[in-house]
Amino acid sequence: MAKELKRILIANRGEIALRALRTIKQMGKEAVIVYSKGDENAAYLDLADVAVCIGPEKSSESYLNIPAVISAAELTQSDAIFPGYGFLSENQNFVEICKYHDIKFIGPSVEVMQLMADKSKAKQVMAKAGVPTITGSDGALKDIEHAKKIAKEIGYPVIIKAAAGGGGRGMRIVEDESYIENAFLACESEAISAFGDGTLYMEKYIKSPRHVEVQILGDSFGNAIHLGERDCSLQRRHQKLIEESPAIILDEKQRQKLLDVAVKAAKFLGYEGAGTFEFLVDENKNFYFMEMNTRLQVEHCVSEMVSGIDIIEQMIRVAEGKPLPKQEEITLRGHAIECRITAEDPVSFLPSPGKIQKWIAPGGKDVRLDTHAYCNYIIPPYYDSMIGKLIVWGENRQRAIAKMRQALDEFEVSGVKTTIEFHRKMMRNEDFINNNYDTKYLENYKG
Ligand code: MV4
Repeated sequence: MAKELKRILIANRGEIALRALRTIKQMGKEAVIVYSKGDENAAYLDLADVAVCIGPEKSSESYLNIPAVISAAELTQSDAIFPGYGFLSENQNFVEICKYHDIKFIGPSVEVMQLMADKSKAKQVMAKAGVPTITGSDGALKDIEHAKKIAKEIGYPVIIKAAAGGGGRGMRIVEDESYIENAFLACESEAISAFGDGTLYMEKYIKSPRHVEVQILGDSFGNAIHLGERDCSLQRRHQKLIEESPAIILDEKQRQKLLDVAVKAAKFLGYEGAGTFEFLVDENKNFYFMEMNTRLQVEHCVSEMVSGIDIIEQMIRVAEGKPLPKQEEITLRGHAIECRITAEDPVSFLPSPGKIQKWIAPGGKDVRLDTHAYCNYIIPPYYDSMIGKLIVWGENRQRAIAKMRQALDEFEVSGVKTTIEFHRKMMRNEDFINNNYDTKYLENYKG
């Protein structure tokens, strides 16, 4: 099975395309990059060994266009495809087609991907593996009567979720029985139109949870390791804005329990590649499995900063049939924070594409800026508005915050609006500094 990957095609764009290209080149391999018409002037294309245009601006006709991506891989005789996040990274059909064309998809098997795509089934399987889950329906809800019965058993408020949902889409909070019917029907039709699958499940609703997730890596020998956990509780409309590692709401004992559970779950699945187990943490600091992401995530960098491990390098090594380092060889040190910088208004968060007129980047020891942007770069309006991630490392959280504050103060961008100013405020916000926030914090935040 083991096969050295000599040429890897990056099926993505922007900062993550550049991020992947760097590791591929550092490993002595060739990088092929695909791009749309909307990205044809991006400077990172020049760093690739080959760049192939796969279609027009619209994602559905380029980065999501499976025949175009596969053709580019065949044309360039690429051995493997690195999917990044978003786009085709969790597309089971794409994984099958890669297999059919003898192109290695750098990620987990289609079976695990399929299992985790059904959040209700994923929860059942994780419960079987000994992972704590939130009390609720054991699998799918059969009908409205079934929903009422379960809700009565577990007590209100409850949350109805679409099994095919995730990331905050297709959910309804229900306060009492009189709302069950409406919530069930609304959630079901929303799920059918958004995901083509109306399967629903139910859980006890946790009012103000923290979002903590564990970065895991698994190899083809059945081994799995963790690279610590991340607290991603600072979100706005299910978009994460700030992530950090470690999650300081957990004490050492709880943290070890969480990490052990995640590694056990990854081994149970025979998971290959990089994955993330997402948990909700309630006010008593109990953690419950929520869903698993079977891809590399945007915020993987904070785990790299505390572990010293290049996650993309490990993903590629695993895809080549090589073993992971042992858990004992990995030391988690200090504290890392990431601020996602988007071309958006810092108050309204409305997108602000256009030409960057001024770009003064921060720097210094343990300051990392993952971006594909630069002065005179034109941010296309067709894609995600994230233009970079600023990540810092410090001996502890307080020092990391101080470093981030300095880095953000150095960072100057004009021509487009950015969220740099939002992050400057957060790094001076007492609630953030005192770790006094949860996933609901920004709902009432006025800046
Ligand atoms: C929940 C919850 C409270 N109780 N489930 C949102 C994203 C999706 N993956 C699941 N989500 C939630 N599920 C129960 N039983 C609250 C949320 C939630 C949330 C979770 C993590 C981060 C931000 C959030 C914002 C609103 C709601």
